[in-house]
Amino acid sequence: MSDSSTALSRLTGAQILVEYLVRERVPLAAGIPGHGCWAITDALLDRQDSIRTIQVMHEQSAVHLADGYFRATGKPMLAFTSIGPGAMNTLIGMGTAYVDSTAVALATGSPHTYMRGHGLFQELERRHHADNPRVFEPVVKEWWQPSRVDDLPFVLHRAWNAMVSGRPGPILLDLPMDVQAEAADVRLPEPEAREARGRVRPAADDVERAATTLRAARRPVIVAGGGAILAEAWDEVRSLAERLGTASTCGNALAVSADVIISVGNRFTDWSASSYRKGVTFAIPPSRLVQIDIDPREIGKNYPVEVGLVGDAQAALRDLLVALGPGGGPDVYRDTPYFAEIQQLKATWFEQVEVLSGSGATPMTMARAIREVQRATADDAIVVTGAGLPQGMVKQRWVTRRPRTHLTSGGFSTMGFTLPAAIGAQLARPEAQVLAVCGDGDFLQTMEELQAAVLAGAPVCTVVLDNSGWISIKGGQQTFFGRSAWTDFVTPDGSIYSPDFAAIGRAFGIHSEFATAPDEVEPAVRHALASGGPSLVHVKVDRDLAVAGPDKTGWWDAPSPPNHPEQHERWLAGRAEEQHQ
Ligand SMILES: Cc1ncc(C[n+]2csc(CCOP(=O)(O)OP(=O)(O)O)c2C)c(N)n1
Ligand SMILES: [Mg+2]
Repeated sequence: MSDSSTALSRLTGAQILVEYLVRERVPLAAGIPGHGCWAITDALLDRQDSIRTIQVMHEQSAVHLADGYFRATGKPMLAFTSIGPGAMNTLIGMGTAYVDSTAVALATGSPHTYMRGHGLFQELERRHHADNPRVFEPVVKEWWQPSRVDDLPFVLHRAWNAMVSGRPGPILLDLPMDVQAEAADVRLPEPEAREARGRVRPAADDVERAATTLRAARRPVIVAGGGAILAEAWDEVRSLAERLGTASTCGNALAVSADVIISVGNRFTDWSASSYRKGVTFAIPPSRLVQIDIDPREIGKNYPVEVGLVGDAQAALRDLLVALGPGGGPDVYRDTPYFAEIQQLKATWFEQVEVLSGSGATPMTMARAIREVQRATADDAIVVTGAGLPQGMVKQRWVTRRPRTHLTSGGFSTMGFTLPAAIGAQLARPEAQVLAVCGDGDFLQTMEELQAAVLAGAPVCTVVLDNSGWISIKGGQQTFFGRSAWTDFVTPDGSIYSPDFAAIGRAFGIHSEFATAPDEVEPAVRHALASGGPSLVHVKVDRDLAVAGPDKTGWWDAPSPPNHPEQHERWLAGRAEEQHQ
């Protein structure tokens, strides 16, 4: 099929955008109207049959919402803003999406082409006219600022293709107000004729070499990252694990002693690789690395590879499984000492986890609170986190049973992500339970989106884990500086402060609960979910650093200054063992 099969139609720029979204089967748009995007919101009004428009209360949330929608479905939606501050408000959302390679289409208003540079209301123009997109450059895969209406069909299919193909990422369409409003005779692009379809497969000889390496492995470990989810390669990851008898949720002990590491769409950040300190999470070399990534720039970036496979994770794993041929499986690996060792390490880990997760103390540990929240939810519930202790705690303790049910701003670790992203996930999966599990600090950054949830009728359950502070940061300060600074919430008279979060929920008109004892959490979450609408559960958790956070399992290179000699020496010692240089 080609575009020429579609009829010539007279459309405004905004209508071209909206009709193109309809062709791409985009069901949702989220944003805040302003004069910079009046033509877009007006055009959306005419296509309510195909696209539902969601009102958010802050533009950052429009992008987080679209990001949450993408993470839950693998499909992009539109975020839109006015010109100037509305557009700029999305930067953190775009940064979050870019770092985690999620696809979000953002349309922002831009000065009329014939007014550019004159100091138009809300224009940035002192260095370059209509300069907003340059601020976005480091956080978008591509940006476009078309100057003519009849340019738009071309711009749209180019931008769309960039957004969804290869390693996905957010795109920016900065649309001049006259371009939005003027009409032209255009042919709308036919998505099928313009999109890059199919999956990129690695070179056959590389696959053979990887298979040879894997066949010889005695202690293989799979490290699966976001690329495995993006490529929907969960079945293939499982098949490879079964074929090889690998450990996947293995922890540091296994990764560090692996003879072969198979990385699937994982970029070895400092966070996941213990800042590359040899022998903490990884030791590559001597472990040999087979690295699969769709983005060739990631191959060998942080560790040298034995074999690099450039390709889609699902396609690469399928090829690898074919190359490995039959064999393996439980009959073979169950009798190995390696399998016994994995079982032993897992049992030890679960015992360790039980200390905080099973604690009956009040105030309750965050670990116990997380366990109780999960007890109130179904197997396919979606949990969303943004930053801080709740993010780490859910990563460590929430039992994730299905792909795309644990959504977190892993790379940017963005406070304020949780609630709006959860609304996006809820809109993506209306029938699922969606839990926005946030710290008090995270919630306070975007709590206005309780209103978005109400307006959209999205029955997200927000769980606020209240420890009256930015306690993850306080813990880091203690570790790396030996004292804390401005991380507790304290009033001038020295008392610890928290607002009444349940009352905030009630003020937005939603079902709200309050829990202080561990056994109050599960019923509170059940009642909240049963309310059928948006809800909030305020949970008081222990702020004592000894029990506040996840169990520490790795090493993190956070520079400590010499005026804290003990911490400084520890930092230098750890740094000396880092493998990345
Ligand atoms: C937007 C943003 N600002 C600052 C940070 C740095 N930061 C990471 S976690 C955190 C505190 C999180 O507090 P809260 O949500 O209350 O969770 P807690 O760690 O207290 O449980 C801060 C300030 C961040 N990740 N994102
Ligand atoms: Mg907190």
